[in-house]
Amino acid sequence: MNASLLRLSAAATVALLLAACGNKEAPPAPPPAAATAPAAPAVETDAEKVLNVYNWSDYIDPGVVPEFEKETGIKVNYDVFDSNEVLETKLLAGRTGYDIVVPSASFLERQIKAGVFQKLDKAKLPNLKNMDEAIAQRVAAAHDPGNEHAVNYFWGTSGVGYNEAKITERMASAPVDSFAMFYDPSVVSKFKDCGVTVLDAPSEVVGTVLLYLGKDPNSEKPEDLKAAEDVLMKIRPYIRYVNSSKYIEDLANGEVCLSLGWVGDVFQARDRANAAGKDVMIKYRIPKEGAMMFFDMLAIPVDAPHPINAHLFINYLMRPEVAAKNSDSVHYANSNKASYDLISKDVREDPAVYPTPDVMPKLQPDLAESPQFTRLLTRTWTRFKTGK
Ligand code: SPD
Repeated sequence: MNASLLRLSAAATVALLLAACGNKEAPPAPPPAAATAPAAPAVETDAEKVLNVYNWSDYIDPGVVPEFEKETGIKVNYDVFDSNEVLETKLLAGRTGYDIVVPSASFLERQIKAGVFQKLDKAKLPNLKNMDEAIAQRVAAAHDPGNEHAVNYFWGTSGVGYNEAKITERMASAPVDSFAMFYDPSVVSKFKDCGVTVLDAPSEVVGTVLLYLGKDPNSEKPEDLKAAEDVLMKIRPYIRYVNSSKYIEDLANGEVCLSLGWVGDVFQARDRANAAGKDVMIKYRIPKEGAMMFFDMLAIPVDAPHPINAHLFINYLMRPEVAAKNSDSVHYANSNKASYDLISKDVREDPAVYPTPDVMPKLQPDLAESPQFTRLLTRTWTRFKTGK
C-alpha cells in the first residue's frame, strides 16, 4: 500500500468513526432477546427442588450454598459431622436421606464395597474436565477404580497446630516440626497446662504415632498397634480432650495451645483469632517424620432422594471460581486444576496447604482397614479416649 492510499484509508476510517460518534439519531432498537440468544434451557432438577448435604464441619465458604440455591431454586439442607466413623455408621444403617456425603477415600473404599453409593452419571458432571488428573488417578488406583463413585472435594494433612507464644514460653526450642510435640511425654507434658488436643480419628492418629515410631503408618500388625497404644496411653494424662472440631475455636481464643489437627482447621483458627483482633499467632507444621494425607470425596448414596440435584451441586462445586472460593475460605487444597490460578496466592503458595514436591513423598495415604483391624483399633481407641 502506497502513502497516499494509506492516508486515504486512515482518513476514511476517521470519517467513519466520526460519523458513528456524531450520529445523534437513536440507535436502532435491539432485536428482542429471543431473536438473538435462545433462552437458556431449563436446568433439569429432581421433581422436589431440595438437596440434603452432609459435609464435614467448617468445610465450605459460607456464600457457596446460598449462591447455588439462588441460581437453581433448589433448597439445600446442610448438616455437618466431624468424624468418618459417625458418617459411616449412618451410611451403613442406610436411609440417611442424604443426597451428598463426604467420606475420606479410605472409608469410601469400604463403603463402595458395602454398596452404599451409586455410580456417578458423568454426563451430568461436565466440570470433571477441570479436575487434576494426577489426584483423580491416585484416588482411582487406591480406592475407587475408574473414579466411578466419587469426586475429590479437598485433600490435606494432619499435623502440628500451635500457639507460637504459648509454646515457646514453655519450651524455647520446642520441636514444632515433629510429632514429638505430642508423642514424647517429656515434651508434651510441658504443654499440659495450656491445653493439648488430639483428633478423634483413630486410624489417622494411630498412623501418626506409627510414623513417629518409624513404622508403616498403615500397618495392621497387632504388635505395631500395641506399640502405638503404649505411646498413646503414656501421653493421655497430658491431653485435655480428643475431638475433631472444637479445637478450631479453642486455638483461636487461646483456650488450648497445641492441637494435632487438620491443616485448614488450624488456619481457620488463625483467621478467627486475627478477625477477633486477638494477639495470638497460630501456626501449622507438617512434621519431619511425614504426615497422614487424606482425600475427602463427594459421593451420592444409593438411596439418595434427589440424585439429579446432587449431580448439579457436585458439578457446581467443580466450577473453578467456586472451588477457588472454597479453598480461599477454608484453607484446604482442592484438586480442581482450572481453579489453581484463581486461588489467592496466600493459600496456593502456602507449602502447608499445597506441599512442595520434596515434601509430597513424605505424605502417606490413610488406607482402608480390614474389619478385623478395625475391631482391634476401636478397642485401642476406647482405652485411649477413656484413659483406662
Ligand atoms: N473441618 C474439616 C475437616 C475435614 C477433614 N477431613 C479429614 C479426614 C481425615 N481422614
